[in-house]
Amino acid sequence: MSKRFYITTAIDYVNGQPHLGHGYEKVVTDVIARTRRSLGEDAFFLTGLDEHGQKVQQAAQKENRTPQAYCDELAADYRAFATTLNLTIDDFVRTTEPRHKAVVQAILAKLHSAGYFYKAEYRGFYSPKEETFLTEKDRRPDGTFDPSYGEVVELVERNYYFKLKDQQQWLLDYIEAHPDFIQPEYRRNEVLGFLKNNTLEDLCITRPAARLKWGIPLPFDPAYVTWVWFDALVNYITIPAAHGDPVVLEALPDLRAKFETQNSNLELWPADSHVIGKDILKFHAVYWPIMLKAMGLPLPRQLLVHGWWQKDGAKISKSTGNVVEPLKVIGEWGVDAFRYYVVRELDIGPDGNWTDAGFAARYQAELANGLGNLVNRSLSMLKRYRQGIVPKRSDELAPNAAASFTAAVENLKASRLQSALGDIWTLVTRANQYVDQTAPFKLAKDPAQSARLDEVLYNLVETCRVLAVLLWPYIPQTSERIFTQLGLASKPDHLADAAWGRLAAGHSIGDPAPLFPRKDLAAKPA
Ligand code: ME8
Repeated sequence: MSKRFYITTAIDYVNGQPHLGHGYEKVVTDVIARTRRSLGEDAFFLTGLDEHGQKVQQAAQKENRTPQAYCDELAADYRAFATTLNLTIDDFVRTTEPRHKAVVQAILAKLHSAGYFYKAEYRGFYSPKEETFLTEKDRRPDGTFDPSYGEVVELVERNYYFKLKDQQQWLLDYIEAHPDFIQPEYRRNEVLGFLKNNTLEDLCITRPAARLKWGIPLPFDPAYVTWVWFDALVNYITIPAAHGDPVVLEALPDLRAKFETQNSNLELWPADSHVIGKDILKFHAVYWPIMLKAMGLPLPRQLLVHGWWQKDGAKISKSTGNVVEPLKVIGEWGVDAFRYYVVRELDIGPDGNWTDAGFAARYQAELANGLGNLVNRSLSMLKRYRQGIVPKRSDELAPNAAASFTAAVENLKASRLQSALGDIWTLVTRANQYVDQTAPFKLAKDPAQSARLDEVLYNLVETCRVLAVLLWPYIPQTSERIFTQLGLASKPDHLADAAWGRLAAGHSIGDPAPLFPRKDLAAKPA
């Protein structure tokens, strides 16, 4: 067996329903996972839920539920969300599962006996909302703390700390030596700047169980639970361990008896890509590598850091009601319209802005009038003028298809999803222009132009087939519908099939049907 392309999303806090940011991150990750599979690689896609910690305990309390009952109910919603988004996930991790607890405790035990932790008293400020200790450095010039920390309290408590003092230099050297480790470049520079200008403080990795019960107990001191971030980051290792990954089990041999199997050990670690939002970069670029090195495990190959969505130019916020509800949008416009819009609108890196009018405009112009119209009129004309029988091969648009394919694959391999979509759309636009230039409806009226009409029709339906293959990672349901309408029994899930000329003369297509029904432009997504 060989190593799989292993890609993960952040695991979402279970303190509310899935929102646009969650949906965006998962779609981006799914497009990359599907691309890898379509390129012929084995990929493994992990997502899941971050269920411990104060935020979740408080959210449960508010509803008078036990944290576990609260999490179980929401976990069902998040799993359903993954299905609705048409994600090709291979596992779904919940940090309250026994398999995850076992891995967290094995890691804590290993690092504890290796002398990475010490116990000390902390006196100072604490933000319960962010579960973070604050120092004088965190004060603003007027002496207050940023409102994002919520109410800040003074605290005296004993906890376990992870020594970070000796870890700073190697991490800095590693990031300098591996330019692809943190993408995009400006996020990498942010981390380098932080490491160059600050001395890492030792990391508090516990909370007293007397104050916070909802966490994983320390295996060597049950009076404490594990800090939620130490717990959460480990999820990326839990799943390889649970699938018998030899690299992980070698580093954590105590888990062998629990997870090693005779013949189904997957090779996953190191992860090829952790897809995360910009706000959790420090946890992934500083603490996670240090934890991994201490465990004796290689670092992930890449952190792919996306920006944040706003709505109508303002922060998305439940309390102000400025939200986008992905499930409502999908219910009204279809899952592929949602998948398409988020990737087309927002490149991986900068922040983005959702507007209902922008969504409706892209739907109408690009999906309904662009792709949908091309496929519908191409197939309808083949039905009408040639009884749906594919004429002999013609290569007029072959160079356009090849150019889009080459450019898109290069961008896809580098996870430049927005650019690759642009490359594919060049072909959509070219083919629509080709219909206007060749005017097949006029050719059809002149029997002397019959051979020319055959050529035009071949170029159009073959372009539709190529587009279905190229677009499958993004809008899989639509691609599969195009294949069905073309009368093809196979799936459009192999990028190699985007090579020109696979549609055979004499093949009989199925029935065309609109892919993206036109909507009244005044209609808005919910
Ligand atoms: O941070 N736009 O969970 P989370 C884009 N449990 N992305 C957004 C966003 C927005 N408006 N809001 C949130 C956590 N995200 C931790 C992660 S990983 C070991 C633990 C992104 O539910 C956010 O950046 O607050 C993060 O990547 C993901 O959604 C989950 O956020």
